[in-house]
Amino acid sequence: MIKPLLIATGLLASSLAFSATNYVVDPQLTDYRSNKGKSPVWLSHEDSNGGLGDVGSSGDTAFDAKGSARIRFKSSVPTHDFSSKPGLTQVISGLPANTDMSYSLYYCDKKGAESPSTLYFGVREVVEGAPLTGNVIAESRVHTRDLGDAPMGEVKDCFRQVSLDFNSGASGNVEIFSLMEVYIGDGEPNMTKDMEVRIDEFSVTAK
Ligand SMILES: [Ca+2]
Repeated sequence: MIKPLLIATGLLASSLAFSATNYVVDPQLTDYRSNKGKSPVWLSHEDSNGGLGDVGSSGDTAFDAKGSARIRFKSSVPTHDFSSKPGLTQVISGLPANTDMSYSLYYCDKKGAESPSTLYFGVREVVEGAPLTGNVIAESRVHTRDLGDAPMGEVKDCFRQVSLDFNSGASGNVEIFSLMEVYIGDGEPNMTKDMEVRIDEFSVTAK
């Protein structure tokens, strides 16, 4: 009689873990792709012609149907401001208050160990109408050279998972951000090609 009970408990635990609520809307960028980068939830931070970088949709995907976001500086633009941090934000609401949460996404940078790109991602307090201005709750930077052993996408294995932990605080609302930073310590990067990365498969869940 004991064995069947243990099996049942194990199944229950795994199904609960699998169904943890993801508070991100359009987390796989599938709608973002279908609507060519227009979105009621994802906010693109860009000004390509102004040299601040370009953010748009891509057919590449980490999992399931087509869709990710491509962040890039285009080679066709005459001048770039590499202090700009182009990328995506989304205001997440309805989080359980004062709860330990995890924020993760999948990041693809095909430029290898010497890539000038770094992913800067994290969580901020929400300031209504003023994205990317709230106090930082948690932040991290990661380079593709550090992701050799990270979980990878199923459709495109260039995508590697990155994550950080944060506490949701009292309001139940946070802003998640995922931006490209460019390292210019060795001088301006070679811009004979577009400098691009992709982001996909976002998740915000209670721990
Ligand atoms: Ca996707």
